[in-house]
Amino acid sequence: MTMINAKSLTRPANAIGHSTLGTNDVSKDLSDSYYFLKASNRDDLTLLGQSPDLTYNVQGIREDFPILQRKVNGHPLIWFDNAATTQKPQVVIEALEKFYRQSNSNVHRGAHSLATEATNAYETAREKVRHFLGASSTAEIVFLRGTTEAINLVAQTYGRKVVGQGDQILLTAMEHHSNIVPWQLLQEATGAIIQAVPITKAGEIDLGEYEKLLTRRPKIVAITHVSNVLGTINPIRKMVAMAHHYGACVLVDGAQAVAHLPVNVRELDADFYVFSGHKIYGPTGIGVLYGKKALLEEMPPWQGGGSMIDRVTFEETNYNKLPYKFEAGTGNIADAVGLGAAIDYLQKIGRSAIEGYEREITRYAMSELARIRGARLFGRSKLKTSVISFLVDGIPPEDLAWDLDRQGIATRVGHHCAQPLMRYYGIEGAIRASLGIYNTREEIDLLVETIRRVLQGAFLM
Ligand code: 7TS
Repeated sequence: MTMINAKSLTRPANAIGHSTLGTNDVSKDLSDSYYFLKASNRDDLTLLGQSPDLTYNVQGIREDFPILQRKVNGHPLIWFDNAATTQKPQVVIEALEKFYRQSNSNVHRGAHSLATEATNAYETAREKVRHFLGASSTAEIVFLRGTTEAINLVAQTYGRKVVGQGDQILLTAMEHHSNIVPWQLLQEATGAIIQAVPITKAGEIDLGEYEKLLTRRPKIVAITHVSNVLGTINPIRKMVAMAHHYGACVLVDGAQAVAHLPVNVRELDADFYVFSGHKIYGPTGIGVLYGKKALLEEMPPWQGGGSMIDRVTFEETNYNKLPYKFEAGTGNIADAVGLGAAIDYLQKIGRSAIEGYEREITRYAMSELARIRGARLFGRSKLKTSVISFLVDGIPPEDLAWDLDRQGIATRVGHHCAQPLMRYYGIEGAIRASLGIYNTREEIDLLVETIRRVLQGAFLM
């Protein structure tokens, strides 16, 4: 294990970051709360799922990621900010480079070889996404910029079509702002009413309350598959079935799910499922909207322009077939190809193997973090991914994050774009370590050891 160099344990002058998340702010009224994991109950850490795959070769995987070779502040980089974005394996970097070196062209137009090659590469990537999600047809796979853009598209097309004055839109208390604000824009435009399903103390959706809110017959239910703060894996199949029973259409935000669990949109019966490439070891700027074909057919286009048309006159325009109706203008071709390479890479490791490994290191990290004096962990669902949000009494989270950075450890701090959830817990923010396929127990040990050192005052100027 890498040892901490006590001499380097000083805070960077430009990085101390005056914290607004003072200990007093976050600790009041929370000490007895049962939803925090404390040392006394850290043994209750069974995470449900299959047993880990013992052949999982984490060292081999680490070698696939060039950035893990670099040092930050004199220490090997420890990337615990995977829920914000993941690092990229060499195969993804090479796929991007190869595309620009050899095949760069616009797609679906041009009578030349490179246009054919680029179109084939783009459409092959779409087929990889279709297979990855278990969708029936590539007509159901729309390339967009990411999760945020996909949710806005659904709100502004499907939403505007079906939602009217006084209609309900049902969200949950654990949504990312990306799955709140687009619905508020729709609310402003239509006079719809947004309701949020509360969560339990353990950080799970309260299914009893969910059913009650469903009886008001919302037009749209928009729920996250996995919470980006708590890691909770929501019972999506069940929730979709319940929503359908009450006649609602369901959008599932898969941004925090697809990198961690096998997802099959047909099994889930989701009407819409959205995710971002950059959270599954692919490039930024590319993401996916899956929609059931019948729904996408009925929806009006969102943006107008080239590619999304079949025939244009000044009097009228006929739109292109699916999925192109929703892909106005030149898309992010190279990054779609990069996303295809990321999917191949994940499939090669095996999504069940990833799930098993990540569950083990998550259990270990939670157990070790819970041993730290004054540590409080948020999110106690037995079905959870590798997102761990926590606070340590006595250390403002922003200061702790910068101290960790001095050791090359990248975490995220703040409200995590989930302010309603923060409010529910009565805090302004937390520190978050989110683990990925290349993280190790040794890195977790270093995180825990560094926090202990901070508690002992090792980083005080
Ligand atoms: N939905 C969830 C559940 C997310 O976690 C995020 C990003 C988004 C939507 C938006 O994704 P984007 O790719 O369109 O930006 N979450 C985070 C996070 O937790 N830290 O940084 C980004």
